[in-house]
Amino acid sequence: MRIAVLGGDGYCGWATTLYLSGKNHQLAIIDSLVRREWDQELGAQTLTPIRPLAQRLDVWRSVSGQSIDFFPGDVTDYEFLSAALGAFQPDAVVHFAEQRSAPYSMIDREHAVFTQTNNLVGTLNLLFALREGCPDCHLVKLGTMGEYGTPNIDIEEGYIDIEHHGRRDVLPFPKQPGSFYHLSKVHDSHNIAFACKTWGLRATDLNQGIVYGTVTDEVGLDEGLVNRFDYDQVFGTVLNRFCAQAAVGYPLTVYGQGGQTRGFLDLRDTVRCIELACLHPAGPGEFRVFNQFTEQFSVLELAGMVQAAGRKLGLEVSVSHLPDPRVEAEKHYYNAKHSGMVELGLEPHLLSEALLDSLMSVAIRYRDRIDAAQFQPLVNWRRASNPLALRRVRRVRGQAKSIQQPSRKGKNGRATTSPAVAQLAPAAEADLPGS
Ligand code: NAD
Ligand code: USQ
Repeated sequence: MRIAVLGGDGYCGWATTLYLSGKNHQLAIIDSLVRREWDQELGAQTLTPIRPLAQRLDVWRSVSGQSIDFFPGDVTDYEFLSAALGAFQPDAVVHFAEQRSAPYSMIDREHAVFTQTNNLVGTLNLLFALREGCPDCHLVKLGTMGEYGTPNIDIEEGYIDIEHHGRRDVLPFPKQPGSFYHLSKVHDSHNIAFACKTWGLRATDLNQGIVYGTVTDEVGLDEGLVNRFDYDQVFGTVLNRFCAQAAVGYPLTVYGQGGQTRGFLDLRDTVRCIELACLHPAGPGEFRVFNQFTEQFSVLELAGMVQAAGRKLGLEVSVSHLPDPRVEAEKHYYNAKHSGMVELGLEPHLLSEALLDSLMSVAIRYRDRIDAAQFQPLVNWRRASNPLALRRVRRVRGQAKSIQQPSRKGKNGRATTSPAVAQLAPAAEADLPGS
């Protein structure tokens, strides 16, 4: 199968690309590398030392014998995106290429507008590019469990069968997202559902829970393939953060009471779910929804598990309750269905003690790279503007020139993409993120 992975340089995207390439599918990455710029903007870095994409692809070629095409560019640039898809002619497009941090979207107006523009325009462009160039291609879109919020009833997989004033219908499950980022996913879902209904496109929306871990079988093959592991207050997700905090003896940062309950999954299950979605495509005109997670935990339960795992490794781990910087229920009912992927064949990796040990050992291995200042949450949902010490980032046209291009490559991503990037003049190639 020919599979284009939009956002293939990111956390889920890189692991997914290698996994699918390892299964002998033909892969192409479409990515502007903007995520590396957001690290620079925030003064943060992944716990793990990720290599520039060109090097990662070279390492993969040498360990696996498989080549992966790379189309560098911005999916909000329609001409670039449609040319790249036209050149590659995918059977499936996996769309990870969005700004995915809730705190980033809540920094201030500029970051909220940027998040929604980046995510909505990218997805709309993709829908039009598919309609125009590959109408039979299956879109596998990463959504989020956070689209649903935390209602006081069971959460269904996408649709709810309801009776109202004596009449019945099956309708999209109500959405109560908790940040401008999560809202962007809701808007995307509506746009995709509409395009399926109107143009007969085929799409699968994967409402993914919070992903943890960094190693997959393929990523573990060589140090040069190492994946991201974000622990900072903007992009770090809760379990990865707790492991990094435990590794350096920093009290675990539970926000508020810690009764916030979410769906979680191992990165190895993310990649398998994507494979299953690709192998079992939605039908023409179908907008199919799966809830993609394997277990649910409260934040306080996770803190207790990390504390216990730390103790076994001889680490002193304490828990602190910080005032919740977010506006969210700190204690609530939560029961979300997630049987669709298991029915397709997913065999979940559950969060056992052994798995927590291996997560902690990654954090311990790289702990010299941890900057404890990155643990303190600085983005407060109640404020319209959060004064972070953001850095200006330099971006050039025609990045990643050293990477071999497929024969019919699209126009390069030239839009200045991030708020911090927009005002800047071109810079030398050495200034590229990851160079
Ligand atoms: P990430 O930030 O690590 O990767 C996203 C990638 O997309 C980056 O490589 C970035 O450069 C690229 N990108 C972003 N905007 C782009 C644009 N306009 N043009 C081209 N490339 C662009 O994110 P991730 O953690 O891998 O998440 C991937 C997807 O999965 C996101 O859509 C996210 O909403 C969803 N998701 C992630 C999690 C999680 O826990 N990480 C959970 C649920 C859903
Ligand atoms: N939390 C803490 N302490 C921390 C960090 C987070 O208590 O140090 C709490 C938050 O307040 C929240 C919960 O943990 O209640 C989850 O926060 P998170 O940062 O781990 O995850 P979230 O912001 O929801 O976003 C992440 C990804 C996003 C994805 C989403 C899936 O960044 O891309 O869409 O998980 S879901 O949560 O199901 O919506």
